[in-house]
Amino acid sequence: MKPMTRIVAVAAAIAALAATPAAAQEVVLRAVTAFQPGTAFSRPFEAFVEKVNAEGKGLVRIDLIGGPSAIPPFEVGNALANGVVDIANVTSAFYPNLLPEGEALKLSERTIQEQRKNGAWELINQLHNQKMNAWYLARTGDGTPFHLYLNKPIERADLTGLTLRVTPVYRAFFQALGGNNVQTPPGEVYTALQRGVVDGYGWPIQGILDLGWHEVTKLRVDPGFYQVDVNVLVNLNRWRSLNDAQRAFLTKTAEWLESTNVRNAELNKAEAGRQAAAGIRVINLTGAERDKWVNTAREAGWAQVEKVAPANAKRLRELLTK
Ligand code: 173
Repeated sequence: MKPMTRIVAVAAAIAALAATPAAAQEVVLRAVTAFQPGTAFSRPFEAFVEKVNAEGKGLVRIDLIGGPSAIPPFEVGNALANGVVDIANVTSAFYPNLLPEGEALKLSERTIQEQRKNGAWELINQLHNQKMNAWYLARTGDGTPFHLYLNKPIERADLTGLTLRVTPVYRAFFQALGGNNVQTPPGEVYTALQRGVVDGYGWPIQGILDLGWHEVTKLRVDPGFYQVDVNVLVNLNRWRSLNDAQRAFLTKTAEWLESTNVRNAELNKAEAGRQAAAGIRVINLTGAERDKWVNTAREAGWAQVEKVAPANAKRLRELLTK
């Protein structure tokens, strides 16, 4: 073969390889988790990755590149939208810049299984498609409430004079009760408490001991409010580049992940016990103060959705609440 002919032959062979149907190849998805690996809101995703890798041989593999030290939590949405990573475990509170409607997800009173049936999942998926180039593959966190943790006592549903660490989850609610908000990623909470920069913080019932925050936390306010949303998102170009078998396998495994949400009731109880054993005392709001707490949480939350996402707020409330 003349050199030129050989080059053409090699090029043709490479082209033929590249054109091999995707079915014959195992696709590798680069993943990141916005929560510290090994802690409460990363563990379900890690179990999902393990299951995909065990059962998806020859089809799909997920390569978990890391947590908040790989990509800062509030940057994970951008990284996913831009294809820096293919798949992410992240709460909508960390990507409000891309999807203002995400403010509604924590206000859901329906399980993700109900949402898949009544059209809520479809609308939320479309919004992720259009606004952040993402496929809404799975939701974890159902049944797990958020709480306010404090180092100064309160007796009523009134946060006047308190400086509180927030994310978009808590912002409208704490502000409505007079709190002074400071936003930080989870990685800065321990130091902020230790230095007395904040008097308290919002966080779910799970994860306090995983993160060591019990060492710098005196009190938890009950009742909790809202429902955690930690979502598995896939870059939309990447999702569309997969074949039917790969997409069906990931969807099936995502539904398995969502089926594990029922464990949260038990996990939440165990966590409350662990917090008590670690010396965290409970401020239990009752009667009218409790009603004010719960109602302000809900109404301030929806008012915020209406403010930032007026076109979709009404439909989201219809689909997500009872
Ligand atoms: O950082 C947070 O407090 C937050 O917004 C969040 C959301 C979901 C799960 C855990 C934390």
